[in-house]
Amino acid sequence: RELAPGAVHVPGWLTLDQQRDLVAACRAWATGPVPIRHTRLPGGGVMSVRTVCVGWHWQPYRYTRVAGDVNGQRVAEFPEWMVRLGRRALLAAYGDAAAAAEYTPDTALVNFYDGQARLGMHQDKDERSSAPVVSLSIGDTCVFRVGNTETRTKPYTDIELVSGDLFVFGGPSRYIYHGVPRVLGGTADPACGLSAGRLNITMRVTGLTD
Ligand code: MD5
Ligand code: FE
Repeated sequence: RELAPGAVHVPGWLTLDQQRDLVAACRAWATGPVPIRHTRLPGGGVMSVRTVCVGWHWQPYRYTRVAGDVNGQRVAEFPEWMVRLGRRALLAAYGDAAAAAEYTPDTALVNFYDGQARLGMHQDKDERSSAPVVSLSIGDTCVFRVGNTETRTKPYTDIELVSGDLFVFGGPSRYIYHGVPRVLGGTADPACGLSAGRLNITMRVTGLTD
């Protein structure tokens, strides 16, 4: 389960009921004050993934409370139930009750992938905290590429992330390069709440205050 120091994969962590509840919450956010959108990159590109943010709004390459690149509205509050879910995720991955109790994520990025969407190799370093990132996958299986902290190229390991899987990135793996080269269309169990595509929720600690 530990792919690299601090990078822990927990297959099948979410029940189908939990997956359906999360999909419902994400649908509400996707049509909430700041609707889900393809993020525009400063260089003029547009991400193929669609993203909706909770707690803080991410746009390359910073976090704000309002979505200046979408509609100027304030993003939805980060719910307390999601803090608790993040703590349980950390406990499941690391088994460290003290660390889990102190983990207080304040933002979530919800990524939706249709059959064509990809996510290029990148590091997540817009947060001012090095606290772990919790990743939950729902819907179609994807190929997830876990790289190294030095380069966006080899060596890397490709694994499959399946609906219900938990992945936690902390410690030396917090700033590892990673990406999603492929989504395997039509692999989701409709009972997860998504009939097509893949949803990924990442919980993070921004380290920011208002
Ligand atoms: C995804 N999302 O499947 C992935 C899963 C993102 C993103 O990469 O930035 O939205 S989360 C994988 C991840 C996140 C943060 C840190 C690390 C991996 N890591 O240190 O390897 O949509
Ligand atoms: Fe990332």
